[in-house]
Order: sequence, then C-alpha cells, then structure tokens
Amino acid sequence: MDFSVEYLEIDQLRALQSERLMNLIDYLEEKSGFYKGKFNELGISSQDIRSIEDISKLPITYKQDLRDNYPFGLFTVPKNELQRIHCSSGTTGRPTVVGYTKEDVDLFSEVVARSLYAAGARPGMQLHNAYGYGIFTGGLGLHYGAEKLGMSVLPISGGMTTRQVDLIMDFKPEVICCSPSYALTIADEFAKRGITADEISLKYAVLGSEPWTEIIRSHIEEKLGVHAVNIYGLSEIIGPGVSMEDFEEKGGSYIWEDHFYPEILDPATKQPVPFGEEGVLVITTLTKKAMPLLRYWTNDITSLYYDKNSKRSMVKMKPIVGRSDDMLIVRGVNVYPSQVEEAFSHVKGVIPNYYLTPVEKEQMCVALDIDLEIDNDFVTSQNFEKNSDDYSNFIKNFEHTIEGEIKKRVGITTNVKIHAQDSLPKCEGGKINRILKKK
Ligand code: DLL
Repeated sequence: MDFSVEYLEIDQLRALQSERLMNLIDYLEEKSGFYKGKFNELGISSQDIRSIEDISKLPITYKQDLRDNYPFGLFTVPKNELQRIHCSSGTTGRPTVVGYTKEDVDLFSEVVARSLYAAGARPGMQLHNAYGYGIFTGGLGLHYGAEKLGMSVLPISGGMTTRQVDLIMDFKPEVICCSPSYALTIADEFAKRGITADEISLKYAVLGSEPWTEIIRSHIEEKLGVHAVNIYGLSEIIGPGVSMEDFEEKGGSYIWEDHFYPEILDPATKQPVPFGEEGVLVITTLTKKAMPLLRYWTNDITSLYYDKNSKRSMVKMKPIVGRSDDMLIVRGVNVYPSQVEEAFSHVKGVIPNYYLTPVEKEQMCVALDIDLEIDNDFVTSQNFEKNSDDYSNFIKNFEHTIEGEIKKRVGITTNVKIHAQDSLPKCEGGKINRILKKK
C-alpha cells in the first residue's frame, strides 16, 4: 500500500482538499436533489466554492436530514450501483442508512488499512476481529481493511468471551479489535484463568466505537500486554477509519483529512470555534460517491491540534469527550461520563467498570449515583479481615475519596458505592451504556 498522502506538505494537502471539494459540489449539483434544494435555499452555487476555505458557506447536514430522507433519499446513485448498505447502531428512532458503491467500499478498506498500519499492524499479521458483524460498520469495516493491508482475519464477532480467549490462546493473533469495554471483559477472562500478559500473543489492540480514557487504556495494556490505540468513526461518514491514533504517539488521533475534512463548530452558534478549542466535530466526505455528506454534525465533542512529534502532516483530534446527547447536567454543570471516568481514575485501586445513575429532585438532576468496582489485589494488600469494622471504614473512606476527587475535578456531587471486582455487569460485546435510568 502507498501511504504517501499521509505525509503531504500542508499546502499540497489543502490543494487536494480544495480540488476534491469543488468536484464534490459539481457532483452534488448534478446528482443530489437534497443538496440542490439546500444550495438554492442558501443562494449558493458551485461558483461560490473555489477552495476548501469556502467550506463554511455550505449547509450543515444533521442526523434528522438522514431520518427525514429514510431510507435512500440522500443516495446520489441508483440502487443498482450500490455494493453495500449499512445502518447506524443508534437505538432511538429510525436507523440512519448508508450506501456504498464499489469505490466507496474500496475507500472504506483503504482508510481502515491505513488505520491498522498506524495502530502497529503489519501485512502478514493476524487480526482477531471481535467487532460485531452485521449492519454495524465495525465488523465488516475492520475485516475488509485488514485484508486490504494483507493481514489474515478471524471474523469471530462479539460475545462468547470464553471462546474468544480460547481462540486467542490457540491461534495466537498479534492484533485484536473490539470496543474498549469489551477488551476489558476479555482481559478479565484472561486474568480469571491466571494467564498473564507475557503468555498472550497479542501486541496491538485497536479499540473504539465508544469514548474511553487513559485508565481503560492502562488496564488493557497491562493485562493484555498490548499497545491499545483509539480508532474513531461513524457510519454516516463511512464507519471506523475516519480517525486513528498512532501506536508510537498516542494521546490523539490523526483525521484522514484527504477524505474526511473536519471542522469544529460551536454547539450553540454553529460557527467555527478558534483552532484548538472544543466543540462539535463536523465532517465533510470529500470523495464518497453513494452518499456524500456536507458538514455532517457528528454530535461528538472534541478539539483539533497539531503535535510537534507527529510523523504525519494531517491534523489530530483529542479523544472524544462524549456525544452532546450523552451530556448530563448536574445542578447546572455539564458533564460527560468520560469526565467522571477520568476523575476517579486518579484514585488508586479503582477498576473502571462503572455505571452512573442521575438522581433527580423536582425534575432537576442534582447528583449522580456511581456504582464502581474496587481492585481485589488492592483490597487484599490492606490486610483487613473481610467484614471487620476496619474494612468497612476503609471502604467508606475509599468512597469518600472518590467523591472528593470527582467534586474537585468535575465540580459535581456524587454518591459512590463500591462493589467487589467482577461483581457489576460487564460488556458482553459491542458498545456499553454507562448511564442508567434516572431515579
Ligand atoms: O461506532 C463505527 C466504529 C466501529 C468506530 C468500530 C470505531 C470502531 P456508529 O455505530 O455509527 O459507528 O457510531 C458512531 O460512536 O459518533 C461516536 O459517538 C462513537 N464513537 C465511535 N468511535 C469512537 C471513539 C461506529 N473512538 C458514534 N471514541 C460516533 C469515542 C466513538 N466515541
């Protein structure tokens, strides 16, 4: 594979993006009733878009637009030119549908292959693909990308954790991909069997599809003996492979901006924020054929940055803090589950398997109940008799320490309840929902 585009000089990259955007607008004027209508409403035409800098003149596209045009209204090719159809994994409302031509499937494979390479995977390695196969883009997306890179794939899909562990031990793959919460479940199963990191063949874990923080990374890296790296994407744009962390850089992910042009907009004004500030990630697909999207409002909160240690020239994004619709407002403070996770990770002995339950009073969320696990070895190292007074005081203090840490870092009131390791429900494959119903 040729990775040279990842290293283009910035002005060459901007020229490529400009050319692609202009071609896209011509294409949409010809093929998309939906965008033609939007251009007319805004009084713009292809003549107004001369470079990538003009992108802010274009309309924003929302998930609701996809729903309103369900199922195929945004497609710009006839159905017989499609090679594949996927849907979003959303559980509310109508699913959002995405179509791919053969060229789109090739593009999807290419960006996933690039992502796997950045994650440390190399041709000849074996991928244990524990992402769900089906209408979700994770399984097939990683599958085709891995094959494109020249890897072999075990299409095991999610679930049946004992079988996952058996096959990892028998087949000795170098790379695994799944959601970070499912990687924790797999890591726990190894630990339960007394299998240590040095006995596990895995070297790289390609994890995404949900927000996760450094505490989860360090648990997975330590227990599986891997580099755990973040892969981001969404079905509306293509699936996984929109953005990828490099295994030697970590901390943020390159956006493959020759195909997916990113902007960060203010959630209220919908105007671009100054570079480096946090806001909603909005993406334009520069090269897709069956369902190109202009300025798609992902709802995901992040910021863009350049890193002086970067190997590649493309822009990076910080880990997604959360989706704006997962934001909780606790006594007026906006908070995402990942911020709570980050806050309690500063307390030694915490296991990042947790659930948040908003506590409401007079229809206002006033606090969060947090159920959270404590590390068994950490408890044992305290040398308390289980059920002794010393032990229950220790647990109470531990809970208060966590509540204090969250108050200090996030500014909200929480009621923490500690549970023994492995006692709370775990991720059984796929994405986990850490927010439980309001009390
Ligand atoms: O989750 C695609 C995917 C599959 C990405 C496998 C990575 C790996 P959807 O089901 O359409 O697609 O969900 C997209 O998931 O808008 C984010 O809110 C969230 N998401 C995806 N990756 C990450 C990540 C797939 N690395 C939605 N960090 C997105 C945080 C993520 N959130």
